[in-house]
Amino acid sequence: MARNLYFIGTAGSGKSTMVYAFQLWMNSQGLDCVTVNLDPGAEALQYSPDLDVRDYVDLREVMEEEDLGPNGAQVAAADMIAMNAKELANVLETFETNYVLIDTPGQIELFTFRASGPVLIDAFGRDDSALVYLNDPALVRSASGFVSSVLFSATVQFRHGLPFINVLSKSDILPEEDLERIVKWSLDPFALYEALFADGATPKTLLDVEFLKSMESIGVYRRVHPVSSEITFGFEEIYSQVQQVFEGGEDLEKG
Ligand SMILES: Nc1nc2c(ncn2[C@@H]2O[C@H](COP(=O)(O)OP(=O)(O)OP(=O)(O)O)[C@@H](O)[C@H]2O)c(=O)[nH]1
Ligand SMILES: [Mg+2]
Repeated sequence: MARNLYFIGTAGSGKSTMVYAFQLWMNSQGLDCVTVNLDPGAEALQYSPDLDVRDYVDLREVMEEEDLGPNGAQVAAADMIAMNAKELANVLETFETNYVLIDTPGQIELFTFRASGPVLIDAFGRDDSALVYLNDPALVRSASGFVSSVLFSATVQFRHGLPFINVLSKSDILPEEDLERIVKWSLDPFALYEALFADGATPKTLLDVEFLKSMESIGVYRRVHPVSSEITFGFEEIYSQVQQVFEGGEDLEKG
């Protein structure tokens, strides 16, 4: 049974590029995988998806035929994709592979809040699935933005209820000290509290702290693993996290 990895994150967080780079990295390690594009609006992908929703639902056609704007068409397309879930799953089943790298739509709310996300996850096999959540450096650079990113990832986790790998995307664009600080915030809540209070305690800071405490207690405040698709950094660690999620650290190759 193949394992399904859903790459999910806010618009432009680096999902498609990571699917491409992670496939290259896996192949370089002699690991077998296929790629799936679930974004009907994807324009130019660097990888050639083995399964592509654009072959089933064409966003431009939806816009023209239904007379919808780009966002309305995305919503309609997501619902159409959900109706094709069984067919997509049948195609997926014909691939003999260990890992399926799944690129999700740019607009994270489509996959998270519309029916299409859960419908596809169920059709592809929920038991063997995990989320790879991409935190965007632009958001997590500030302490308050970091808390917002944790809250957002909590919503995604709450909605999908799948094992979760927490990634800091595009880490190559961060100066070393920023990168270290962000990783520290993800490991040490007190460092994050300190940073939140650095500019003085406002009602907003107190709210950030309360949010963070509850995220800690429900277990969604976790270590981020920095990666870069640009300079192929951090993928061994992601792969090792994937192993831990699925079989408590054992490598599929050795099993
Ligand atoms: N420096 C750097 N840039 C990156 C990296 N990954 C992605 N990017 C850039 O970030 C931008 C968005 O990347 P995408 O892979 O299209 O992001 P996405 O999340 O798939 O975007 P949408 O599907 O449109 O939401 C592109 O300009 C990429 O070249 C990275 O690791 N390092
Ligand atoms: Mg994309």
